[in-house]
Amino acid sequence: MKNLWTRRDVARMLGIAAVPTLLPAVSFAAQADSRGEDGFPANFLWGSATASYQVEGAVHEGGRGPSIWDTFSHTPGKTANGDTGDVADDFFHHYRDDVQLMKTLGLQAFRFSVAWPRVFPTGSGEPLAHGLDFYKRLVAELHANHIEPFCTLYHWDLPQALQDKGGWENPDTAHRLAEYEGYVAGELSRLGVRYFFTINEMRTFVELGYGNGTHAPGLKLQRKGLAQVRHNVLLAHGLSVQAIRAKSSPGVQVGLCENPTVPVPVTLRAEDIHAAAIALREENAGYLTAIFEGRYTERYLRELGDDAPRFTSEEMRTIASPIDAVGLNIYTPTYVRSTPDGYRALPMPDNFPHMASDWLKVGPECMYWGPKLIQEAWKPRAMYITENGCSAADRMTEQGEVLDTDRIMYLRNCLGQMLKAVKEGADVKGYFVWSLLDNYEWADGYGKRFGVVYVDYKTQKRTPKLSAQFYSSVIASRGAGL
Ligand code: PNW
Repeated sequence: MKNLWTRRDVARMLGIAAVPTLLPAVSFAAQADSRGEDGFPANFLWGSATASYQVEGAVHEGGRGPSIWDTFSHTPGKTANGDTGDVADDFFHHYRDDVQLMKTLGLQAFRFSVAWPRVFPTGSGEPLAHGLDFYKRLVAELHANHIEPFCTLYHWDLPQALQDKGGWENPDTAHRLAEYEGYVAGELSRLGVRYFFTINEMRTFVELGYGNGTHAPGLKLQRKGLAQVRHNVLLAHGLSVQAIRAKSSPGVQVGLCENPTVPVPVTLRAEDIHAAAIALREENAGYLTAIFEGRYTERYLRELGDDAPRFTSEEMRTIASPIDAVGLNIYTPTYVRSTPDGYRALPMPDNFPHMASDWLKVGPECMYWGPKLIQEAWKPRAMYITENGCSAADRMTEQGEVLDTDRIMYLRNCLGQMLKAVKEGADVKGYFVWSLLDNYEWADGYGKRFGVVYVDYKTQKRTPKLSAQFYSSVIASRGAGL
């Protein structure tokens, strides 16, 4: 690391005559030099992410139809405290102020999602004439403030009318998604939106929504039905990539956001690192592996046996339609070690440290191994960390501050590990903190706060937390000194 400040600079900052001679061993590298040697490259993009149902509110405005999350959250017993997204952060009406907040923090990009039922209230047919107005205003506001819009087209709010016809169990839903995505990408790309993601976290909404029933639509399918849902969703992604390319202006970048299982080798021995590489492909066989390789792994099909999905080779080619970027939502690691038949994913000890959400185990090394292993396995054209962040039990002090040093600890360590991966050549081009604002954390309701900005849900007042200052300082220094 380069020593960027002279001892005289340091003395001036500390308000002392001279730096004692004990200090020179310390390197004060808190500013990136012009070549970016100590931090991220100068063109690295810094942003924040949100999703429609988690922040917008205004569920009855503009002719929006109901989604499966309206139904699910209004069903007694399904969400913590019976919380719903009816109002959430009322981002639908506060977006101008929130864009100003992003600007103040120095953010350069914003990932948001479009609510399908605002555009097609029943999922298909003719789009509402004014269905995209809100998003058009949002995009204009972002552009006016030099913030790059990154648009997710499906972040889980399936129109209820399509669920009534079988939802993701019905292969027809894949075609409806592609029509909707082609239409929206066509409209928004003409306004200058350049980045589109087809689907957010297939794994989460499939496994939780159709597998264990804790997310909308709350189904608990058997293994066979679940494997077919996974396949239908993969196909929906592939068809959507093609529809977006067909309908949008030249030059748009198309990809998806996924939360792969990120294997972390338990030791640094070559065999455990090799085991992590095998685990990456096998643990994600129903998702990213199929998309990047255009086939299911032998092991995946063998383990499913008679429950394996029905598919054609043409469908597999569609699923593997080339993408320009992969968005990685990375929160937590899975430790693996080498075994004679490849690898074993280790169970998490009961007392493994976690953030406010039980599932969010603290293992920042996932931010190193994720990009490294994915780059090596699939050589994506570009990677973005489209989500990373944590829940914390934030409290406001009497002075009106939120001193979330736990979130700062989490972010500092994750960013440091990501920097290490980038320095070693992983092609990560940007980072989006989850989330800008505290918001509706699905079945956990409003009890779990993920924002770097605190939201008082009674008044909709926004208060940047200490972590917002931290993140802002990282952006300003391009991560030098992390
Ligand atoms: C992601 N899990 O969801 C989503 O993309 C966001 O909408 C969400 O708010 C964020 O991460 C934080 O949770 C997940 O149980 C939800 O492992 C649950 C899990 C993982 C991701």
